[in-house]
Amino acid sequence: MTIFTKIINKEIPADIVYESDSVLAFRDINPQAPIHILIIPKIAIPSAREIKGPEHAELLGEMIDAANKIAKEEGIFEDGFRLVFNAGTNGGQDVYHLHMHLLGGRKMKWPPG
Ligand code: DGP
Repeated sequence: MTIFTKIINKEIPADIVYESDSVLAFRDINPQAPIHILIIPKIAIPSAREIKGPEHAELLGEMIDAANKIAKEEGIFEDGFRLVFNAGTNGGQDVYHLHMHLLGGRKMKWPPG
């Protein structure tokens, strides 16, 4: 179990910006941009490496839909934003519950660090 399961179960607080039956989104505790939101499935998939297209396609679609909706609400949709999955050690993943970072409110750099 990770800290995100505790957030899903409302055992620890988070600044939740979106919730559905299968997806939760909340503000990152250590923001790397003016808008930094984590979008997670409520089921515990460890990382993007465990995603299987046929099984998880609908869930991934929901996560992107949520990101677009949140980006509109946060006023960053038109200017653009970045969606990131960190996977494993070299990907910089710290929490092993799948999460998509929604970053915006400033111009992102490329390549990423
Ligand atoms: P990653 O490095 O991709 O695994 O990103 C994990 C992110 O999760 C990191 O940006 C910080 C954030 N985070 C870790 N613990 C908590 C927490 O308890 N609450 C919130 N809101 N964010 C957290």
